[in-house]
Amino acid sequence: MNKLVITCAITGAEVTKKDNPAVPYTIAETAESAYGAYKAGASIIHLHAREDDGTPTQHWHRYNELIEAIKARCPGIIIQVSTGGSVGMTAEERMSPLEISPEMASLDCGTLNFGKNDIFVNTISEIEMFAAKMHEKNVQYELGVFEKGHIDTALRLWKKGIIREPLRFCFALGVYGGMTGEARDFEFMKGSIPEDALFSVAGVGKYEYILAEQAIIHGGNVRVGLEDNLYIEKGVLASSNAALVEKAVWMAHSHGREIATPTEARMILKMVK
Ligand code: KMH
Ligand code: ZN
Repeated sequence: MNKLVITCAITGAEVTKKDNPAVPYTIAETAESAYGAYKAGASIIHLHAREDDGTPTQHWHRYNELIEAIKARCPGIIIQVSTGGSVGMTAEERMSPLEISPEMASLDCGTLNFGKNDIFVNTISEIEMFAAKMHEKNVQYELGVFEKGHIDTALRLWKKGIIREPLRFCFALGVYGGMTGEARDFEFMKGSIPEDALFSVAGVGKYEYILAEQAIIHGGNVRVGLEDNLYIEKGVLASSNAALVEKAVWMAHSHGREIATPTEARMILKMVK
């Protein structure tokens, strides 16, 4: 089986320091947290930008500063910018980080309720627009799918040539308003993508390690991090992103899977042409 590619989603747009003081906001905090995750075994950082007070921003200028700071601390690391941003942002706002041609970005493939009062909107026209921009800017992408219908949408767009290979899915399950992340949900999602497609899992809250274990066993990759989950175990806040990555590494080793370096991750994810 391939080595395991670990992504760390270090900050997100919804969680705050009130939820867990380890959530990074400033450039220095974000770079430090990325470094901890990198040292622990993450080869990809899924990156959201925030202002110093924690307000989410998609401005390319902030992403540029963050990417520079992270790259300086973590040689070779893959940075995947978010084009999800935070709920309520316009598609134009969300696409801003693509202006600086990042190595990789998230491409969300459908709409869902996101928490009690919000809707994370991704119309099919918007998905097409995001994909076109990523091709124009030569950005590799990972397909964020929060339920099975999103896989179907992505596959329809792939058949039309709007989404291109390599297909890299990220099953983002357990959002309050979306599909849960039990083992049977994983099986359904995995069974719904082409045999040769790549996949990773991003479980929200308690689903983080339920899904991680499934992906480790079944040859997929894993995303962990404070964006998705604040706890290292039930009722115990994670001290850092590094601690969440360490737990995934421990789980991988206990199932006999080695951890990919960033260079190996680029090969595994077919990012090297
Ligand atoms: N913040 C969520 C509304 C992504 O990064 O592409 C969307 C999100 C997905 O986090
Ligand atoms: Zn995100």
